[in-house]
Amino acid sequence: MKKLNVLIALIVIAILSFSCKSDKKSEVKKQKTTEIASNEISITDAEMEKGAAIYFDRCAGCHGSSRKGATGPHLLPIAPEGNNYLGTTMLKAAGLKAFIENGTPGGMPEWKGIMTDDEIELMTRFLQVDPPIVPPYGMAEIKNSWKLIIPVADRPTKPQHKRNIDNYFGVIMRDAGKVAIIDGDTKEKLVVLKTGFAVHILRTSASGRYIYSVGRDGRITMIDTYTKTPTIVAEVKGGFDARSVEVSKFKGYEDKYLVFGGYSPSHIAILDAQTLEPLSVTPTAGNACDGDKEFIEEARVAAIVASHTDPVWICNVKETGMVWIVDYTDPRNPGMTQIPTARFLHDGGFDSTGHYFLVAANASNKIVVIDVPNKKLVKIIETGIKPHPGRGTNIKNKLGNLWVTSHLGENKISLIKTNPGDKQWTVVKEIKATGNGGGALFVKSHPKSKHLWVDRTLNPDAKLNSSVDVFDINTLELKKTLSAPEGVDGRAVHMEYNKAGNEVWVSYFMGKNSAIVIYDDKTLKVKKIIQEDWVENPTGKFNVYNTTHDIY
Ligand code: DHE
Repeated sequence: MKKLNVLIALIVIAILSFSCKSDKKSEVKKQKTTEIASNEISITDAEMEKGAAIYFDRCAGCHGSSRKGATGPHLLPIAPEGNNYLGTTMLKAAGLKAFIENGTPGGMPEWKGIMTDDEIELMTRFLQVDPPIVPPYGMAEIKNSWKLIIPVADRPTKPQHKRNIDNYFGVIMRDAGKVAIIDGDTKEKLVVLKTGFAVHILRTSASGRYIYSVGRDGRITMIDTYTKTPTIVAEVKGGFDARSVEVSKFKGYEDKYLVFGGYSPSHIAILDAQTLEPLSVTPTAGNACDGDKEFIEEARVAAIVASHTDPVWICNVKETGMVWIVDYTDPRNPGMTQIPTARFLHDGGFDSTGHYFLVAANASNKIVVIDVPNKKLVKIIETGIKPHPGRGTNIKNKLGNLWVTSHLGENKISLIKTNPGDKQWTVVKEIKATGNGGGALFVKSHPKSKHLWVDRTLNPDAKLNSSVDVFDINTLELKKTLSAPEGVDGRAVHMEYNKAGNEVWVSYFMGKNSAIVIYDDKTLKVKKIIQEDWVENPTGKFNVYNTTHDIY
């Protein structure tokens, strides 16, 4: 017995010393390879700075701020262990150039024509050296950036106009860093506001009075709709990079708190929704939901929704695949329930009851279903290559109540049954949009509509990416493909209904003649084209009533 123990001890020592040696070996090898990679590449400080700025604008969303990969593969000169999507041999100038110029069928857009040839060449070098280090940004920095432009006491107590705020639309003009507020009843542009670099989404307060924007520069802008012309009343920078913002919507907490979801740094910040004063910051770095539970520093906050049934936000941490249910009743010390699900969480929305939240784990080709009041995972559903639902949309027909998602990586629209009974939380039907390939970013319907709208924004075929498909929700047959109207070009992106549910607004961006095209949802005829000088590459559009009440 004693002999056996000694033998086991010897084997353990041998294994340990071998693994230590091999660790050291791989470290040395890594350093050497990095040196070689850096030595082969010449890049000046100024080019490095420019490359970092281009990377941040164009690439970080999918490949991660620290280039460790997420929806897209890692872009490091040396593959991080256990995260080896591409392998170092692919990371060579010619291969990189081809990828950047042409995009991939998996959903990466082709950058030729968007980036200049010089910029593409610079990126092939930038990606072969180690990424720059991101400086810290926490409570002190957020506080320093806070600007209360109009204090609450100086704001009107009721609307200073007779317009119908519920049917206002906030329209993002991403590249211009502006948000336009349009009166949806009269289609008049009320104001165009400078809101910061590459605004991503808008959300509205529970009362519908305030519109909040958040952009890729991490800036939150708060717009008051009670003034004659909508006015910016507060601003704050919650981080370097962000995609999500949401407000407290539960009874008793209307317009009280706001949550900011940071991409970089990866954190959740809770702010006063009346003033944007920061109240607390919680980093989201943590263990991954699966495998060996590796610790992940860059754990970016993707979609956030506010429950209408409980005082909580559902915050989706992309890289860890953890869904955080954040209780905001004590905003300086928020309660967290973390639910392990699947990587990498991206975008999602509620089912028609508001009880369940469905979110895409896009790199795992899955949709995750969360029971919000009971704070638990219901099911993980395999749907297709890179689901991209936006907030998804809810329709009803003989198959039941269905929540719908489109896919970036293939031509598939999946319909998941959400009401109790046989086949609940199962894909009960799949339909195809016109032509081939994926690239669909958003789907949309409305409780009063008989139609399901689907865009194909990232499809490489110009004919497909400039049109939207409309399906009959009862037969699920394609009813019509609507091409860009005459005088309008670019890619069709993101649909939004008006409050009445009888108009659909579609953006055309990335073209020479961008526009907002408004369709009659019944006849599918163009009702109005908004194409004035101030319309610069519009992207997301948010109707105040539908956004406040999560109608989609
Ligand atoms: Fe988005 C939603 C992230 C590219 C337009 N986008 C979201 C959400 C996330 C996200 C996490 C969900 C927010 C929420 O609900 O709280 N988007 C990202 C990216 O990381 C990505 C892939 C790359 C990037 O660098 O940003 C990306 N998104 C785009 C675009 O290229 C789009 C088409 C134009 C743009 O603004 O850059 C775009 N994303 C939108 C829109 C929404 C959105 C319009 C809101 C949909 C809704 O109906 O709520």
